[in-house]
Amino acid sequence: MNTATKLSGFALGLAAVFGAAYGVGQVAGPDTPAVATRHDPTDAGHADGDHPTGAAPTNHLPGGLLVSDRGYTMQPMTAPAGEFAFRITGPDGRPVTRYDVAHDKRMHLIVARRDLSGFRHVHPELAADGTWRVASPLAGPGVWRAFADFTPTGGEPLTLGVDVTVPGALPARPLPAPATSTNVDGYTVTLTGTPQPGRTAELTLTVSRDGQPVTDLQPYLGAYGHLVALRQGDLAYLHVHPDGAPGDGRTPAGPAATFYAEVPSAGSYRLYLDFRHGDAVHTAEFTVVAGDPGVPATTAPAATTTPTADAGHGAPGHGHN
Ligand SMILES: [Cu+2]
Repeated sequence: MNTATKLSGFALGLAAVFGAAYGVGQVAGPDTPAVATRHDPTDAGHADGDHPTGAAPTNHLPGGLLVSDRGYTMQPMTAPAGEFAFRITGPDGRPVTRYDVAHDKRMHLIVARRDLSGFRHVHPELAADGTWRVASPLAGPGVWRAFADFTPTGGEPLTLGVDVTVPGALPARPLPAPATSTNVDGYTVTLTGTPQPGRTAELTLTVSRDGQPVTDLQPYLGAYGHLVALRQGDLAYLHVHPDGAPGDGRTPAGPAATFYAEVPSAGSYRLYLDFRHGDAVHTAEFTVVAGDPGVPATTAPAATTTPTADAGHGAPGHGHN
C-alpha cells in the first residue's frame, strides 16, 4: 500500500517535470532507471547547434530544473515510512558512489514545496551501493521539489531536482510578501541588498537576538551562513556564495554574513539563510523581488498573444488576463 502510494507520487512528479515524458514515469518505478535510459545526455534535443555533441548541453540553465543532466540522473527510491532515499546514476547508468566534499558535505539535499514552503536542508548518508538515505525532510502533504546538490568525483558540481508528492490535502499558501526583516527561533534577521537579474549583487544578512547583535555565530558548512535561493514559478535553485570563511582572519563571526548572488531573471525569489548559533541550525526566510516586478519573466508569449496589452499590467505575477 505504502509502496503503491509512493509509486503513484513518483509518477505524478515526473509528469510535472517532463510533461510529454509522462508515459515513462507512469510505467517506471523508483528502482527502475527508465529515465536514465531514455535520456542520452549527448542528444538532449539540442538541434540548434549551440552545443557541440557531447558537451554539457544544459550549462546555461540555473541548477535544479532538471532531473537528468550531463549524464547524471536523480532517482528517488522506495523507502520505509519516515525515510527519504534516492540515488544518482552516472553516465554509465550505474549508481554513483564517489563524491567530492563541497561545503563540508558530499551531498546536500534541499527540499521545498512547490509553493516554496517547508524548506529543509539535510545531509543524507551514503550506502556502499550508492543509495543516499536520510530521515524524511518532507514535512506533510504536498508536491515537493527535492534538490541533490553534489559534485561527482571527476565531474563538475551539479544540482538535480525531482518532484515528489506526499498524498494529502495541500492548503493554498501564497508566497509571503517581500520583507527585509524576519524572525526565527527568537532571532531577528535583517537583509540588505537586492538581487539583480543577470549580475552579481551583494546581500548582507545580520543576526540579532533580544536587540543585541549576535557576534558568536558558529561555523556551518564551512561558513557563518549558508544561503539558498529558489525562484518562484519553477523553483530554479541558485547557489549563493558566502564572502569569507571562518578562520580566514578577516571574516567575523557575526552579526553580519555577506553573500554574492546572481539571479537569472526578474521575478520573485525566496531566500533561505541557514545559520548556526547555540548549537542549533536556524533558517531565516525572505521573499525578494529582483528587477522590475511589472515585467513578466517571459515576455515573448505575452507579446505575441496580447500585443496591445502592455498598459495596466504593473502588478507582479500578472502577465496578461
Ligand atoms: Cu548541505
